[in-house]
Amino acid sequence: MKSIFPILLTVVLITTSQAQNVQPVEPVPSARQLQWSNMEFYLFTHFGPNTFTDLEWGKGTEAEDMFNPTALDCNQWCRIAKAAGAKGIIITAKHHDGFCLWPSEYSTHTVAQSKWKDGKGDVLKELSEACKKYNLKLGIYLSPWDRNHPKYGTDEYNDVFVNMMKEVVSRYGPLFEFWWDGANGEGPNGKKQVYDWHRFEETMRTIAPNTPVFSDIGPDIRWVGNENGFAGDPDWNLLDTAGFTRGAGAPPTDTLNHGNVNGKNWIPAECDVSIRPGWFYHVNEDEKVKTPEELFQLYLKSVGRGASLLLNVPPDRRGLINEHDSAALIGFKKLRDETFGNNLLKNAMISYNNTGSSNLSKTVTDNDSKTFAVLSSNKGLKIRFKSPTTLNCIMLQEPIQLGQRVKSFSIVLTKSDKVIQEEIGGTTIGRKRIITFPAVEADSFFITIKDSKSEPLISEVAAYKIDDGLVEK
Ligand code: FUL
Repeated sequence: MKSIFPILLTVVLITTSQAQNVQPVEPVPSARQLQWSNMEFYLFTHFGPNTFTDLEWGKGTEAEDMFNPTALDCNQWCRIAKAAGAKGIIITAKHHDGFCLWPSEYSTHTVAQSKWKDGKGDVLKELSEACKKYNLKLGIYLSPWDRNHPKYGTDEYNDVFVNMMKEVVSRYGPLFEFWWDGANGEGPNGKKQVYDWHRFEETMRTIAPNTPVFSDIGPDIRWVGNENGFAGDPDWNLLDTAGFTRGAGAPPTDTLNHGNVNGKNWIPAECDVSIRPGWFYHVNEDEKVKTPEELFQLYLKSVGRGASLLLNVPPDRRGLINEHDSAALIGFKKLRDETFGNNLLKNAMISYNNTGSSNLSKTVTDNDSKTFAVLSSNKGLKIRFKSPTTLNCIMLQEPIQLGQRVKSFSIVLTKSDKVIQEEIGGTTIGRKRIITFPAVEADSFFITIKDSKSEPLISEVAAYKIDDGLVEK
């Protein structure tokens, strides 16, 4: 029998040399953005005086003693976050009411002025320690709008904000994300602040060069344009920011939702959404917590469209994640495990549709974005199952370190060489694209890239049979 080794070696060499010759399509993500893109799903915790006053936007005049959690336990937050499969937690260190959850030297409206733990408590310290213990990453939300600070509305407040950023980064960092809320209302002296964004940005780059910064328009992560938890279709990681500002001067929400196909900057979308109607805990919303199925739909429309999912789970007045919310989170995790736990392509034959036998399985099912198939308009992927298989979900990924390329693709499923489901398709792929469709039994499927900025690259393919009730609605 002739050895097939030389043929295999040739195939490997061709694949590798093609990969090496691929030129990036600009813009491409920075190292800090690339690292962040793997976070996918993480929690937001809105916690502060509003938790105790039942407000969403505190007035800034609340007495510090209002803040008095009876059983605060950041380990409990982290245990639940971990069990839910979240990779980190972003906390509202200071919301618009100005109350600081850490004992800041730059404010007299903080945990240190409250009776909680006799003024010796520090929520950020407790959370950063708990995150380390549970191997979760910590992020910080710091509202520039401050309805309490006496300097708000004057130039000096910009110094205050810069000093607070330095304080939280040096005390509780490293941070996986820093969150700037674009809201800009009046402060105690009736004036709006003119934020020195340029200085804020320079400060973050100096003190935390590896921490990606979120705002309406980045610089690293953009708001998705809604608070409902879904990215656009298409969803480009690119955005033009020239002429726009944060807050009221941001690009139209539709642009934030879809990005710009030829945008000059790499600024991917993050979908922030609350598990409850409000951002803060309100007891009368206990029965309105989103169900695991609703959360799964949000996952498909955020992570499944190449964005990230920042799910707000606000601790209650005890300082604990409420039972209603934890039950929903664990149910959501179970659905994801059941859905994505069994990749049907484990034993499938994957090849270019025009070259027959080379098996690309190692390249596109190895969970490594550094290896990828190089396609063209007439060279797609052919996936052949060992035996007829029922599926209703396909996942695709592009190696985004080389830029986002694919504008549209289509998938055709066949059985005994007859087309049984055609033109399932989509627009962009980006970091991850999950598409669902009515379940069919197929023995093969073909992926064709219909339109792309340059040669299309696919780093991962997976297929699943998910519960029929979970197909995207
Ligand atoms: C908005 C704020 O006004 C809301 O209270 C909440 O914090 C949300 C995440 O961002 O701009």
